[in-house]
Amino acid sequence: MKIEPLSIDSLRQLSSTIKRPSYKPASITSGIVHFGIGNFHRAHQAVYCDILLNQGETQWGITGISMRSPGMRDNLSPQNFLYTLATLSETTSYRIIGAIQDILVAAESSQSVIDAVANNQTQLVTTTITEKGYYLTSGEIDQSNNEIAQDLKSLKVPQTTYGYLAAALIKRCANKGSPLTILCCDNMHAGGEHLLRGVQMLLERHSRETLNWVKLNVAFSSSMVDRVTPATDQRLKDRVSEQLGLYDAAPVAAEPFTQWIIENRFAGARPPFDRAGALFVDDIGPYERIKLRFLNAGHSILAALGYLAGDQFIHQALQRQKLALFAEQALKQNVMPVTPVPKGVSGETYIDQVLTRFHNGNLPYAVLQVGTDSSQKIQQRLLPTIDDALNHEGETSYLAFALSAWVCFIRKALVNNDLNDPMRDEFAQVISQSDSGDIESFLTLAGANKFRFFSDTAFMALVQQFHRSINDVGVERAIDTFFNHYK
Ligand code: CS2
Repeated sequence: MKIEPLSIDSLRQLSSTIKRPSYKPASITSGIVHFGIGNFHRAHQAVYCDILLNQGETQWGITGISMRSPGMRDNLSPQNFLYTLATLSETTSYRIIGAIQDILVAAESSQSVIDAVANNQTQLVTTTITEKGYYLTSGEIDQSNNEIAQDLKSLKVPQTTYGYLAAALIKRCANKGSPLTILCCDNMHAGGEHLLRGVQMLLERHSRETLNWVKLNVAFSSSMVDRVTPATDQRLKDRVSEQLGLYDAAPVAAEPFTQWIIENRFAGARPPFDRAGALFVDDIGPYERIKLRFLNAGHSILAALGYLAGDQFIHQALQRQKLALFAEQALKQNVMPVTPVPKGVSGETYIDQVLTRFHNGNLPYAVLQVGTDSSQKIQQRLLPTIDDALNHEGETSYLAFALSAWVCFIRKALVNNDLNDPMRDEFAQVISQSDSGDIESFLTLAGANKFRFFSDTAFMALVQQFHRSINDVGVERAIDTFFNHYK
């Protein structure tokens, strides 16, 4: 039997237990342009906007941008950009989100993206473009990258988010447009500053006159975003269709927990996200750090260990006591002493809560999803902590083991054809050329050679030793040996 698609018209068929937008879609305008219209944005920021729209704040609809793939636009446009958020834990709830007003695909129509950002109605631009969308190598924008090099040459058809922002700001400045805030919502240290630097780099080349206007009229801001959001699979689609009695081509699932801490640096109108549960703060640094160094690092450690042990999901890795204990102790013994926490937050409680959230078997989160782009992710979430620990003469043995496990993960995932990483070909080349010395080469491909630990002989000797141990006896027995010496 053919089931009717979710749309504005079919909403009235939903059971009254399913929450849906109370606003009239025609009354909403897009005050926000969002780059990276993936699941994470749809389960997080779009929900905060949906809450505001339900409260009558009608200007905070979203125009989403996909850089290349038309997939999300093609799925959502026949359903008037409505989709289902399934919140999965011991209890389950379903809710229809209506905050997205339109999706533009940059690869199909670059001018429409430039126009959307330049449009005065747009008050806020946000990004979830993932770590690789910032083109960083050891903290600096990689000017040798082909796409960055193309944007440096011409902004006619921009290739990167920096390029789109710069091209749009040139137009907005020429039109004497209103102030604008550009807010990073990725798992990044100082993401707003990277966006500023990327835009400045391009404006210096293409439009120096816009630079001054940007200084006076554009705020670049950072935020800490948190909600575990897996990729959508067929099972979720079936489950949602069954609950709704309508077909949703792109539902999204998430955990109940959600957090958004936003740096209070705005130019022009500030959406009242605090009325939807977000927090504005003056100093975002400590919040970014606890999220990256406890939650995201914990995820990456468990993903590498779990993959090596043969697990598919994070909660399965945590069911292995040794792995669970290793992750907990790594965060508490090595990371916590060098990670200042925001006032009123206890590092220990934060770590415990994160690990409890990871146990959620009702929301399976694939180790390979965490392992995706890990060469970029570890530069944000793992490597800076190692240097901090060494600089403070802190304990680093857990971190050395975690790094060895990451190297083993890369090799195993490559061999099994499981590796999804922008450095994939480079890793493959290392393996084809040498049978042994992959530690330093792999680490260099993840930008580690610019960190102090890379030339710390004692630390690197530990990495070598643990790497050998994991290869010789497998990850679980290697953890046993590790605990005998270091716990
Ligand atoms: C995860 C994050 O896939 C990953 O790398 O560590 O997506 C994590 O689930 C989110 O940051 C949680 O807020």
